Amino acid sequence: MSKQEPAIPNGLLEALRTAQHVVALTGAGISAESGIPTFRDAQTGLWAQYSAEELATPEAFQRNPRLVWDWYGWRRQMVAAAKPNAGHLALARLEHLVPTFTLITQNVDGLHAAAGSREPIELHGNIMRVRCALEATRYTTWSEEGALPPPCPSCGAPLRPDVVWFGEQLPVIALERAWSAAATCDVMLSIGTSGLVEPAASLPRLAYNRGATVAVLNLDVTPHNQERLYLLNGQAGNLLPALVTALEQQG
Ligand code: BV8
Repeated sequence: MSKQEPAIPNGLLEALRTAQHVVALTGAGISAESGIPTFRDAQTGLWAQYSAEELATPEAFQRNPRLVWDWYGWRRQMVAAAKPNAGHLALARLEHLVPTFTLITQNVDGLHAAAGSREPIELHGNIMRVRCALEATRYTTWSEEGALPPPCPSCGAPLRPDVVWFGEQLPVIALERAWSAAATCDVMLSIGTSGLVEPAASLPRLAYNRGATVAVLNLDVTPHNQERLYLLNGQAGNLLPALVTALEQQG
């Protein structure tokens, strides 16, 4: 049976067709179809005994740097093997269909850039980079020959994943760009996020409260359309290509 083409509400298509500025905010759900577990998914195997919130903190790294380093090594291997899926690729197409497009992601897997999105705002950093825990110097390659975490080549302090842990400030410029986009957009698409982690979770609320059209694309929403708010239930890898194709067909 052919996959049912999801119906995209006309009101949402009309808002996208006339929008000057469209923002997409993505969470772990958009990468689930690339094989990367979401934060709501239980951790597997060796990591089943921990919760992500426990390990993704400066305190955990302080307490047990090797454990946290290994957890990111496990995740980095999954990310390195992952490919952008139809949802990532559809957002890269959407960018060319609207006058101004801002992509904000909570994900640290780099799949939006790999899909061709021009300048994703990575609110929570990128797991494929590390940085010196002391000087914050960033590295995209490093040796894992000796003790782990590896020492910073320039000062010897431990290297750490270049991501934002719970309790840490988000990168100031990235966050400012995200607030500004939410404050000026005509449409915001919130895709594959449980909306539990702040301050990212406040972006769709900010956009909606100032009159933008907001669409939530998620597995666990009960679909309903009301003017300016649309809840589309389904997989991002199905919903987004259907939305972009419908927009392209409208011309
Ligand atoms: C900060 C990088 C301030 C690391 C991550 C109350 C109010 C305000 C703040 C707080 C508060 N209480 C606590 C806080 C602080 C905290 C926070 O929000 N905690 C939460 C748990 C309550 N926030 C912070 O600490 C932030 N910093 O606030 O600093 C500050 C001020 C002064 C001084 C110091 C600090 C930093 C937060 C960043 C944490 N880092 N990631 C790493 O990856 O290891 S967060 C991490 O979890 C992800 O990046 C992501 O953001 C989040 C997971 O959320 P989602 O992406 O939404 O994923 P999730 O699994 O939850 O949901 C997936 C969804 O997709 C589901 O709904 C599912 O149904 C759906 N789905 C699944 N498959 C599909 C799908 N949808 C569509 N298609 C599919 N196929």
